[in-house]
Parts: sequence; structure tokens; C-alpha cells
Amino acid sequence: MIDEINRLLEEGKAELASASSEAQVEAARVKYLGKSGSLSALRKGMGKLAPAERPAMGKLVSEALSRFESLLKDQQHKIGEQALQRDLAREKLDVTLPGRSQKRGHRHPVSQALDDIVEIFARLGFHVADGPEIEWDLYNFEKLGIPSDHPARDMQDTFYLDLATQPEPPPGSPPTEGAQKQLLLRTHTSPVQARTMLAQPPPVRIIAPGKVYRCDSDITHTPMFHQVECLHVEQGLSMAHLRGTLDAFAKAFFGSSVKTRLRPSYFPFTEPSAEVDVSCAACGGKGCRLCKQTGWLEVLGSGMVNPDVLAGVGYDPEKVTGYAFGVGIDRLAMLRYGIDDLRSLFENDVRFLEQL
Ligand code: 2U9
Repeated sequence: MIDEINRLLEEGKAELASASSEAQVEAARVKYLGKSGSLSALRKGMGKLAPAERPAMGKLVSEALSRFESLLKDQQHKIGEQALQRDLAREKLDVTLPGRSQKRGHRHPVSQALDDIVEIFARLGFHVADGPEIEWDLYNFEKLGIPSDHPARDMQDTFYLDLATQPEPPPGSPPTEGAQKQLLLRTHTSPVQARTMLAQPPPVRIIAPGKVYRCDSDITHTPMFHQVECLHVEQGLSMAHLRGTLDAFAKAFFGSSVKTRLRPSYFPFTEPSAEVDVSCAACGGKGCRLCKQTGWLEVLGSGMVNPDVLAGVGYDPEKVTGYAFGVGIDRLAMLRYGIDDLRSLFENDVRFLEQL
């Protein structure tokens, strides 16, 4: 029996030593220590021995069992430790790796320029006025002194809406006849000023920002673009007020060192009219690619409101005068960022926009 105990113990030891998984260790436990395990069977076989042999043999069997149990525990521990090390190696974190930064967006350059302009004029005491983008001919052209044979009416420039597809004139339609019934996409924000003057007596001190539409598309024109127009009507206003306001705006938008100059021009709704140049902020007026070596950038159109326009909205041009100007916001954003193709502002290519 002693030989049998030693043989089973050696065999069990070898099996435990070669077990490389928890399942194999468990199989060895069941084989030797389970209910019908071979080492457990030794204990059961004690009854067949002569009573005198039992104590010594019992001791040997107990020692073999506890030896096997102890080896089993060691092997379970060893395999558990190996599994833990494998898991740790697999889940290893390099805490020194740089994190993934959050991508942050920003407002579109046109929206940024628009917000800046609105803020500058708010500080100068102007209110923001709003109006429809689908507009009546009456407010877009007639009230601004643009007669029906004026080149600005050309179908090339204006997107007209087909009234035949409109069952009913929308609410707020003007009570007029003929061409004035025509609906169109507004070509400038000037109808907002016309509507404002028709709705309230002077003084008026407003800016009208928004989308405008012209049937035109090339490197410096897009069918939709953004404008801000400014209108100030009050007693005693002159070109000096226009110059002062323009200069304050240009300095606030482009920087305090820029200069402005006015050149004579023509607009049907202003008389006299002037185009406004700003000294090139990129080269300080010395001449560069942006200003085409002239040192000046043409940024807006302006003038004293034509007395006929004032009379057309019920104001007395003998009592009040006004100045007005209009600026293309997209062009301002182009100049600010040195962009040469206006269309790139509206393609919404994030790779382009995120550089600005
Ligand atoms: C009323 C009276 C006068 C608005 C004006 C301009 C000159 C002008 C252009 C600048 C660049 C349009 O975006 S642009 O192409 N605008 O040159 N706009 S005076 O004058 C008005 C407006 C409304 C009742």
C-alpha cells in the first residue's frame, strides 16, 4: 500500500506540474481528490487493512492527501498569477500618450464679420432692422428711385418670381398695379430701410444686415451674398456725418490706423454718391497683392439719401436729410482673411474654413 500511495502521489504531482490551465488543475483535483478520486479511494480502502496497520497507514494516506492539496493550491495560485499577468500585459495603458483633443468649431467668417459690424454700429447708436428676402418690386426698386427701365432691373441681375405659380398675393402685399406687383429675391437690403421709413416718422438710425440675391457668379460674385446697409435720417445731417460714421466704422473693423477716402460715384437712391476706399491694412497703404499695388481697397458705396426717395416714403426733404451706405460682408471677410475666391466661402469645405 505504501508503494501505491507513493505512486499515486508522484503521478498526481507530475500531472499538476504539467497542468497549464485552471481547467487542467481542476481535472487533476477531481481525478485525485474527488469523490471517486484515486487518493480519496485510499482512505476508503483503509477498512480492508488489519487493525494494527491502520494508524500508520492512515497517517501516510493523510500526509499524501495534504501534500497533494498543498501542491494543488500552489499550482492554482501559479496559474491564477499567470492569467493575471497576461491580462495586465494585454490591458496595459501608456498614461504618457498624449490625449485626443476635442475638435472645436468656430463661427463662419461671414458670421464673424457680420457680428462685428452689428456690434460696431450698436455702439454708434444704430438699431438692427429686418425684412423679407422675397420682396416686392415696389420696395426693392420703385421706392428707391429705380425706375422700370433702369439697368439694375435687368433680368441678368434680378431673380424674379413667377407670380403665376402664386395663387394669392401674400399678406402685406402693396396695393399697387402692374410692375409693382412683381415679386423677386431682394437684390439689396435697401427695401428694409424703405419699409422702416414708411412705417415710422424720422429720426431713423438703422442698419439692415442680411442675405441678398443677384443672378451673377464668378470669382468675386455669388448668387447669394450678405450685405449690411446703414441709414440715418434726421434734421441737419450732412456729408460730414457720413464721413465721420464711415471713418469710425472702418477704424473699428480694420484697425485704428486705417484711413478712408471718398470718390464720386452714382447710385439712384443717393445724391451725391461716393465710393469709399479704405487704406490697405495688409501693407499699410504701400501697395501689395491684396490691394493690387494701389494701397487702397474699395469696400463700400455711400451717399446722401436722394430727396426724391425721402419724399417717396412721406418724409419732407426740406426738413430732414439722411446719409446711407452699403457694404458687402463677404467682401469684407475676404479682405480680412486675404481670400481671393468669394465662392470658397460658401462651399462649406471644413478644411478651408478651419484655416480662417
Ligand atoms: C435707402 C436709401 C439709400 C444704400 C447704399 C450703396 C450705396 C452701395 C453696395 C455696396 C457693396 C452694395 O453689397 S454691395 O454690392 N451698396 O454701394 N448702398 S448707398 O443706400 C440707401 C439704401 C436705402 C432708403
